[in-house]
Amino acid sequence: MADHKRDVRNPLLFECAWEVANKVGGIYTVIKTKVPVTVSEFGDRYCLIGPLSYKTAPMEVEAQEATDPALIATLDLMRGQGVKCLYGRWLIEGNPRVLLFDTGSVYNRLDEWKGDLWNLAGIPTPPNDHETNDTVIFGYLVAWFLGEYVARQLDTAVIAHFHEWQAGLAIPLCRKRHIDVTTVFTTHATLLGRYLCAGSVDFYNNLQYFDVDHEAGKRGIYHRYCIERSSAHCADVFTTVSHITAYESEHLLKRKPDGVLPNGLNVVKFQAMHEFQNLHATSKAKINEFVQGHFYGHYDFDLDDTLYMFTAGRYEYRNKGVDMFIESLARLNYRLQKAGSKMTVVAFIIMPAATQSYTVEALKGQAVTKQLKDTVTEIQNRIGARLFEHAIRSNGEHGTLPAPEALLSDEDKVLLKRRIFALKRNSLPPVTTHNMVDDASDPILNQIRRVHLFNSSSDRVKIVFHPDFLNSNNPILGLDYEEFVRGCHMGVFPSYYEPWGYTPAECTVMGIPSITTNLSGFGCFMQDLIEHPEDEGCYIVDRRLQSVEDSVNQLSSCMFTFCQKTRRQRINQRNRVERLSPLLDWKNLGMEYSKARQLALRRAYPDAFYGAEDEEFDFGAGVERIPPMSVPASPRFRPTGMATPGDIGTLTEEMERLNTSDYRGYNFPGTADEDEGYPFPLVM
Ligand code: G6P
Ligand code: 1S3
Repeated sequence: MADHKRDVRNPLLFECAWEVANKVGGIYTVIKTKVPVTVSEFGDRYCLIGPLSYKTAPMEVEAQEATDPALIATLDLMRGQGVKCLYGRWLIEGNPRVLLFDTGSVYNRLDEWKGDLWNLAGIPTPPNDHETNDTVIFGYLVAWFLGEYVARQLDTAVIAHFHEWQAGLAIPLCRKRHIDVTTVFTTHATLLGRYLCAGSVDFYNNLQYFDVDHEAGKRGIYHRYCIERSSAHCADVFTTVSHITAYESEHLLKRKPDGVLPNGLNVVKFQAMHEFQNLHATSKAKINEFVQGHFYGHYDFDLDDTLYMFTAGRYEYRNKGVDMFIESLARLNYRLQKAGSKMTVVAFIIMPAATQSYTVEALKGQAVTKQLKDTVTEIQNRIGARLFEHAIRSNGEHGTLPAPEALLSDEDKVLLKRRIFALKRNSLPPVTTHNMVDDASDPILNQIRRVHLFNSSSDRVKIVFHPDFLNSNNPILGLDYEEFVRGCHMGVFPSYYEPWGYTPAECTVMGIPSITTNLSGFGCFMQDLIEHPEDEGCYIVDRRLQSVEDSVNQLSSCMFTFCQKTRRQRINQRNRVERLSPLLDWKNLGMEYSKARQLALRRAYPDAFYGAEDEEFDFGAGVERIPPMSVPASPRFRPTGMATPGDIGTLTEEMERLNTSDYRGYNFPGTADEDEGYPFPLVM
């Protein structure tokens, strides 16, 4: 590092991700929801860096002139060489500074930079992988920017925090060029992990044995893997989002993470408990309307005895556990039928896939029920007018009431009959709301076909596959995602590969019970902190230590038991779930990010901290457990002292001394028990 002394007490922070002001998946949620706590720590010393998407940036970012002289000079220089970028404020809570680079503006330098990458790091890049091309351009732009910036701004230490491989390439470049910044790399999954799990390998039992280069090569992702691995190795501090992904990273990326930074949410607490319960009721009413329309003609169930369950996420059939969800629904259907239950479960699958349009049937369902509703309203008005007319003409004498038949005119009867006949239907309610591009080989549809869940009247479990994002402007299921979740009774996410899993976390903060697995980062996090998570409405299916058959049965039992709860019990459970939300609040979990940055500063500038014991950063500090409220509703926490896994000493200055057995919640192969035999049955 450079000779001059940079101030490490008030560092600058650049946080860099492909999803800054550019929504693709979960990393957007991480960055966006974390902004308020980061801004409250760094103020204008914080700036996000991302790619400039002309589709979204105009809506998300307000352009501004830079005021920092080093930044002005750097941007002038880069713009002078053809780089297009947008600097301004990201229009989200916290209003952070943001710098977006247009990768397209410097594509003419792609070959030059690819050649440099090969010479510098031996990383090959094939010509037609557009995602990698973008990654190379973006990485070179960010490294260029940081290099120019710290050459002009010599007083303050600069932390550069990068998320995921698409933003990570600047890390090896900074290291090779000796740019005076300290770097943190956070991975939200590993490339190989995602690919291997989506296939049919027994991933967790073989993690330590994979020949990583060979596996990456076989899948055509060797170059991407090299970028990811070099980002992890060159960073001053390497972190990931959960212990299970830390374990995976150690074996697949060959560097043990320095710590775990669990994903939080920006939790908005309502003044009164009943507010979120009311939201459930109003959102559920909207889902009810959709259900009435969708199941018209076969709508033979009582909405008061209907539960809405759902799964949602990116379409990764096996990784997100949709295979297990559908199989368990079939078993639930059988059990409800056998038990003579009057409960109906409508199970929604919200996973975007390639579609052509809405199906005519789905549109027709909403149209005919809307017509019926409009007609009933018109007739209601006319009946009201007749009643009023009759009452006012009676001059206060005798108090006579009109004959009920007289209230409904013949025209009204005809109109009503026409609407009722329009509800007749010769086919079963559609399983999917859209025409799929690949209907015949779609894995979700094929599994539904296999288990015969065709929405027939006798089925107690009905399925609605909505292969698109939700939006309140949609003509079918016109709700935003948050509203939809609030209106449901339970989220079901039986993932096989899930580094964190925002979907069940979002359910939790909205007070909706959820089911996840002990292969998801979130599931392990909750299991680690709470003694009986299932008592709090946070169900965790074991996909680790039992067979697939047993996991499926556990999942269907869990749903079956939920179906037997009374309304009062469901309301209580929602209250209990919602009370867990402080555990997931960035106000608490943001602390882990602070620790990672501190560690990075200490590693890059050890002299600056030497002898400064009075100002020691408290790596042991963590989140207070949420205070017990009324008895007996308080969740019981495990007696681990601090409330987040990151607090359990994963992030320390002496990581070198720790070993694989530090990971929480797992009996990983390679831990002390290994000698006693292979710890897992082969489950897949
Ligand atoms: C909320 C509302 C109640 C409503 C209940 C329905 O708690 O405040 O008024 O009765 O939701 O619960 P359910 O689980 O049947 O949807
Ligand atoms: C990843 O997104 P995914 O759905 O591909 O990052 C998310 C944010 O950290 C995480 O919640 C998820 O488990 C990962 O898989």
